[in-house]
Amino acid sequence: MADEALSAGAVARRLGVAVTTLRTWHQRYGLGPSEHVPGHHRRYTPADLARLEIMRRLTAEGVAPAEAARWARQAPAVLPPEHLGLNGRTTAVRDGGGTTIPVGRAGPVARGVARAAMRLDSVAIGETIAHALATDGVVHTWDGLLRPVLAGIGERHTATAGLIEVEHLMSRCVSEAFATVARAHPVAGPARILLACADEEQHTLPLEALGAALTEVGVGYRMLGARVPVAALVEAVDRTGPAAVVLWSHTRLTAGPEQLTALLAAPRRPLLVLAAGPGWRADTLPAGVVRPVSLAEAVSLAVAVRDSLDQSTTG
Ligand code: B12
Repeated sequence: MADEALSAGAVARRLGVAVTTLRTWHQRYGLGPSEHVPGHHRRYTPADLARLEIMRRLTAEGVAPAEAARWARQAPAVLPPEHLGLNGRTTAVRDGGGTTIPVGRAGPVARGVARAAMRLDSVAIGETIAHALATDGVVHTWDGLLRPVLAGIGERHTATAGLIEVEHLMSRCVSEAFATVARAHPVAGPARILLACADEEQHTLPLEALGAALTEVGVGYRMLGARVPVAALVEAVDRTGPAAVVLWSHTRLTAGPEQLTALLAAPRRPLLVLAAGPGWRADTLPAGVVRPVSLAEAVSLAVAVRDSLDQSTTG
């Protein structure tokens, strides 16, 4: 049992609640960690987690906390692991009203974020993302945690035409978390990479992920963000002379190849023009444009550009 015992932070992430909520449930309702190893913080056992899962579910359904806690304390000592989300199996996350966010094969932390998103609990979402970024880094957090939840929200929206408020809140939380990474580790030296969304393109999160990942590896960049008209893009290139431009298109509607052609024809043509995102069609890309297929690949290309410039200036 000792191996499976969890810290308060780990339990909060699995349940998709804030650590402060967990503390309140402990202090007010006695739903605390029961395992005690002398000299260490108390840890939550699977039975504690089962009780807290009941508490979370009942309070989400509108049961008063004191009443929910009474039910939770009476729960059988151990529930099956799939009920607790301990085994990382494929699940859809249900919270209260019966709507679900499928998170594919992503693990319990993604399910916790999906639950928190369903409750519009931005504090819990923010805490969990910040913890994942600090422990796993940007690329892993994006691919293993955030993309599955975002894709699940998109899937549910397509099926139900609902969850727009969830999509907006989740997007804000992700943006804030990436902005915090960028602010915490400002990169000294030139901003050699220009990041922009294609004209009328509003999906900025993958570019924000790229910006945060570049910060982590110490590559400077400028971010123009959403909906950049092609004339403004070319103007920015001419004024700042970036070594690489990443132009993001998420949907076919914003993937006009003339934007890439304009970059290639700019007076200060960048060394590398990257067409990123699922909007672009490989067969319409002008010659000389590179198409990265993942965040990790885009980061590698940017690092390669930075290194080749560093070598040419020092060598
Ligand atoms: C969040 C979101 C929004 C937010 C965006 C907020 C923001 N600041 O970015 C808001 C609410 C603004 C929004 C608006 C719209 N959205 Co939207 N949105 C999404 C959602 C839920 C997540 C987007 C995201 O960040 N995905 C990131 C990952 C999850 O994308 P991915 O495709 O899996 O990534 C692949 C590659 O891109 C690559 N990759 C991933 N990350 C990176 C990073 C880099 C650097 C690289 C190189 C590659 C790479 O790896 C993946 C595997 O191949 C998606 C659902 C989805 N499945 O993506 C819908 C989705 C993209 N939206 C959609 C639509 C239709 C819209 C709207 C038109 C809705 C409307 N009627 O107004 C508008 C578009 C407005 C516009 N002109 O741009 C559709 C697009 C359908 C299509 N293919 O045409 C989707 C797919 C939802 C759906 N199922 O219908 N949206």
